[in-house]
Amino acid sequence: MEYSFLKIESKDGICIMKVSAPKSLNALNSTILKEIDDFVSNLDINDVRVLIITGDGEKAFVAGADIAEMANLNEQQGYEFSKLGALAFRRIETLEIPVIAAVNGFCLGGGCELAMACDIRIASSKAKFGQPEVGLGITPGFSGTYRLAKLVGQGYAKEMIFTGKVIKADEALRIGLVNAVYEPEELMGKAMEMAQVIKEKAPLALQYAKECINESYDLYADGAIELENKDFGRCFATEDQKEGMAAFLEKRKPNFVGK
Ligand code: DAK
Repeated sequence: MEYSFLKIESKDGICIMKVSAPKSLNALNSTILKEIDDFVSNLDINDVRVLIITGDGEKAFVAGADIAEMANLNEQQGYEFSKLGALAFRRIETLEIPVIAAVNGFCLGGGCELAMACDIRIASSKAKFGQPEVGLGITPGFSGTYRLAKLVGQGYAKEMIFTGKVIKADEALRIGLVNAVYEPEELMGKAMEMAQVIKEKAPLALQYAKECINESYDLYADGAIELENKDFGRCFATEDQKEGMAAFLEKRKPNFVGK
């Protein structure tokens, strides 16, 4: 399949997948989600030993799900959109090979959720992280409620999701959301270095180790993800979702009424 929004480079067992939608800071529309799903589903793990995911350009990893596309969804469409992303991200999480997110800039909403579906996150010092969805009248919908709490603990996850605050790379490092922070020009080199080290290890041992770590954490994953998909869909039956997204697109503050 030819991809419109993914740039793929593969060499010597290491593959780099770049999300590339520069006009919207790599925001995830449904075509991109389908492309990611297709790419990950068809990745030949006999050929690729480590996958690195990053964003194209200098400004963003992924600035979220595409608000312009989501603005007019109804409850059922919201649920389906949520499922599309959730399934693609779950495929990354359960891929048989290790996946490194090299976070090079804005990593918000669905972008943060994409990074959290990867096994390891490293970031540029310019990266910024957040789950700002409630400010748009929706909940995180690509498993962010589940994975953020798992990674940084419920207290900090709730603070981030309830306030929508955006944190810098050093704070992300402090709370354990990322493993390391590098200067922007060093980021991809460091991701490649880590991938090289991992690539030399036994593929099946890596696969089983990943499976064990995931399984022991993920006993409730499918239930948690389904619950989130439903609640995400419910947001699209509210006036606040329409208002939140219209306000973003019209570049003004939203006026939420609780309906
Ligand atoms: N969607 C669509 N367009 C976006 C976008 C987004 N998420 N983020 C940025 N853009 C667009 C902007 O509208 C702008 O377009 P033009 O005005 O040039 O046409 C262009 O990218 C450049 O952005 P800015 O001009 O705003 O650039 P700034 O440097 O001033 O600001 C920013 C950068 C990242 C702080 C700002 O763009 C921003 O606040 N963006 C929105 C971030 C955000 O709220 N992200 C969360 C989106 S909601 C689901 C699963 C997941 C989700 C939903 C459902 N299911 C499972 C169903 C996730 C939801 C989200 O991610």
